[in-house]
Amino acid sequence: MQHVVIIGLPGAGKSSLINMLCPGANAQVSNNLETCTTRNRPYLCQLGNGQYTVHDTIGIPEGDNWMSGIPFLKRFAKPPEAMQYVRTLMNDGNLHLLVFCMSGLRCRFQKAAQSKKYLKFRAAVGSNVPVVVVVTGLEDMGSARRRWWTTNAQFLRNFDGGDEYHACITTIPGTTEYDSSCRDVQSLISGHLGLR
Ligand SMILES: Nc1nc2c(ncn2[C@@H]2O[C@H](COP(=O)(O)OP(=O)(O)O)[C@@H](O)[C@H]2O)c(=O)[nH]1
Ligand SMILES: [Mg+2]
Repeated sequence: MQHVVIIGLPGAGKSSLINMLCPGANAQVSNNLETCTTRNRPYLCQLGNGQYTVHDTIGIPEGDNWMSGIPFLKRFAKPPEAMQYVRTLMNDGNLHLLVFCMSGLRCRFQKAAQSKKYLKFRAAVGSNVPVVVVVTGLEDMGSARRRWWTTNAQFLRNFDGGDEYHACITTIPGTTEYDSSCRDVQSLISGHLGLR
């Protein structure tokens, strides 16, 4: 069984993405400022003829732990829970793809935090695990949603991948771009897991 972990700031759309990928998952979604996903959790997902496990995670806090800014105390600063979860899965050989999820609507206000967290997780998995980005919230762009990346993604510095490393989507059921968004994310994932 291959494992995909979805990470991102609170409100990025991680749980909505899980519900899109695994109908019936019923992952709790919330617009509250407080994080509503309070634990990391796996869901079984069908893709083509295969299956994989997708993990919902607790949102990465936007700020840094105050201790991490003080050299002496840095070593005692606790990493975000999602980071500990990722490390554990990776050490057990149970991490095959990391999905960094972010809201295209909110990232205007969160550029620095987004790129910092993204780079931290990329550094944590190194070259062992591919990292892809899913941008949510783009239903108003219609079919131009795919162009969001070309116009906006430069702030994720060090991003070296082509189209096989990102998807720009909506996770809102009933919108015109929902079905094609779902296919875009599925092909992003299947391409990396080798599932057809
Ligand atoms: N407009 C829009 N809202 C979204 C989209 N994805 C998620 N949301 C909303 O953003 C809020 C947070 O979503 P959630 O999945 O709980 O985010 P999480 O904290 O990352 O798990 C909810 O109100 C969702 O309905 C999207 O593609 N478009
Ligand atoms: Mg959630």
